[in-house]
Amino acid sequence: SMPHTINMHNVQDIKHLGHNKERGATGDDVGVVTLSDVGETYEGRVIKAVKISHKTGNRGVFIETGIHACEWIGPATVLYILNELLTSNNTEIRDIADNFDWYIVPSANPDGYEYSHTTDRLWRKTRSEYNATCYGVDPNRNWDFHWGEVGTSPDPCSRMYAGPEPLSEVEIRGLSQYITSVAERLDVYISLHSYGQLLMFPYGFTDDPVDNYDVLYNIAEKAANSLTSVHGTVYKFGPIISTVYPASGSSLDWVKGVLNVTFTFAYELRDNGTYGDLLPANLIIPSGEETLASVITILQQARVP
Ligand code: ING
Ligand code: ZN
Repeated sequence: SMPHTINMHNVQDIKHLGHNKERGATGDDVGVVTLSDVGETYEGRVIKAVKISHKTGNRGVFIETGIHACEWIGPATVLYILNELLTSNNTEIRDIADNFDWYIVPSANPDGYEYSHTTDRLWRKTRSEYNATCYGVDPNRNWDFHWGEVGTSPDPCSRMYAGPEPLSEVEIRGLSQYITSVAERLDVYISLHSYGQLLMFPYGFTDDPVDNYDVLYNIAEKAANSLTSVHGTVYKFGPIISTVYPASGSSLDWVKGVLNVTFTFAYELRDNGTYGDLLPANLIIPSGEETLASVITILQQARVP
């Protein structure tokens, strides 16, 4: 089928794919691209997943971003990558694009994303209400694996509020069910955050090394190097707990600890604090270019027998 050009400045463009009659209604198979509903949000929006599959028998890679509302460079970067996967003629990109099935969730927390546009640019959480004055749960502390241990808060007013119980958030119930439904096909899971320029792997809840620490460390080193080779951007790499900070109940710990996906990485994208999450739009393309280069390296390594 024909490639479809996506405007990576506007994550809501994803909705237009689903509403485009020529390309089939939501959930229809349009050949290469399939749009699915992951679930609903607290405010009734629909969380979308884009699947790209060029042939049968591929192993899968899952990319989740936008779980934190204010981290706009994540959705923008993943839409750049999505566009490249569908339109690039570069042989390295085409090889990886065509030989994996891609499951992409560009906006995992659309209620918060909208709120960060209309009301509070630095909003992080969902928009659920468990407290009269402080809304929202940190959706990257709400997953059902070592929930509520380190690097979280029981205070609804905290930016890292873990919620009243694991999976309290309808967004995370839907997303975890969707990931589970494709888990046996997945070799790779990637979560995009910002900012800090870090490439991390499990765990956040413990400093005990993950079972495939050496494999993940070596891939992270190679991927960070290929990222740097594009624009000179320097990334640090290592386990979540010692590279950024302790954090329990995250999607990445859950995907490794519960689903046992082999290759699991989380990015803190640009920048290093100059603009933070207020990253200027002219840095979207450079971020997309370097991040895609590192994702290609991860997938090349994941394919090595
Ligand atoms: N950073 C991430 C956070 O959730 C992270 C870091 C990534 C923790 C993956 C655990 C797992 O706090 C930001 N900036 O959100
Ligand atoms: Zn984040």
